[in-house]
Amino acid sequence: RLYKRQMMCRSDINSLNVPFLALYGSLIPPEEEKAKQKQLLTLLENLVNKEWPNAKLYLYGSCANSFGVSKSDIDVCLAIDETDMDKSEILLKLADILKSDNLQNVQALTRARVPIVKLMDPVTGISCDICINNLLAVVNTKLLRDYAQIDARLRQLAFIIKHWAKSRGVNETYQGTLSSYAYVLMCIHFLQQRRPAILPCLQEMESTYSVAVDDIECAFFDQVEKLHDFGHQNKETIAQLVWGFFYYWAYCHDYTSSVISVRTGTIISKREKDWTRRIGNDRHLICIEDPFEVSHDLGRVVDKFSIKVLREEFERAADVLQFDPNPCVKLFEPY
Ligand code: 3AT
Ligand code: MG
Repeated sequence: RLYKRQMMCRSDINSLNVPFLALYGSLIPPEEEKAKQKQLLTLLENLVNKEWPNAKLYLYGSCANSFGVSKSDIDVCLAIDETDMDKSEILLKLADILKSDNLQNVQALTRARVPIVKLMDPVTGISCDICINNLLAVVNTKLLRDYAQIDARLRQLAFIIKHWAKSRGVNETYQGTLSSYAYVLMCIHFLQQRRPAILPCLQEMESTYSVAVDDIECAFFDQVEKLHDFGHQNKETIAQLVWGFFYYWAYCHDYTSSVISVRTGTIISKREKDWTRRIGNDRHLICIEDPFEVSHDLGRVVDKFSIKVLREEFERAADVLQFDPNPCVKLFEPY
């Protein structure tokens, strides 16, 4: 399987740069959307601070990591030091506060894997999920945003890959495929592995930013404005990289023994992490190490059926880009 195809991509691959960049441009959220998100966040802050003056709200996920497409929902984290209430009580109280304002569809989901309050703001039309004290997500959001500022090709590649994953139905964690967060980590890893490298490994560099979250030390180099020419030696175009990304996951990645690790900027072995067998529901069929919660495999949602679906989709995408006469349409064809 690994050597099924020759390494070279089609000679006219660069004719796909224009349509890929046009697609990217069409997915970027316009400035007024950002302003509406800010407006909603301010409204929520005012409501929350009436009840809890010391609580803080943070945006996280794609509305803050720079990998959000237009019209996405926003993810908000309520950071609160409330020792006499458990999470469910806080969520129920929060839902009451929000309902008393003009917000719609307010719902506390206290039993979800990540418990949240959902709501819709009729003024801005934005839907929002609020979780409690999920500060690791706030920090991993910053890491992704900082990587995005180093080389423009990361954001372009990740938008195209996320768009492909949504079109092909492989961005559904409850059906055993991967989260958007996992796909962005796959893109960062891929660009760290190019030669010359397009991205550095921020967690292996001298740390200029450091926070401890639930006993996990999160530290990395965050002065990314100093890294603007990092990838300049590498001249690969977005079309070459999109093809290379699919080719890598279709024919080059060793699913039996490798773990991709953005934290170390390289591949590590499943054996080293003790991810070689199924434990409970964690099967480790595609292994993507979380950059901070290192015992967390973002591929753990993948099962023996969905791994086949994923790998066939990677192969299909690589083959479409290699051989199809109209690859840009075919690649994103609804499944
Ligand atoms: P969409 O544009 O909404 O698809 P997203 O980046 O907002 O992409 P999610 O809504 O899946 O992605 O997740 C929101 C954030 O939550 C992203 C990341 O900071 C965090 N997160 C998601 N899944 C995990 C996970 N399994 N482990 C740790 N953090 C996660
Ligand atoms: Mg989201």
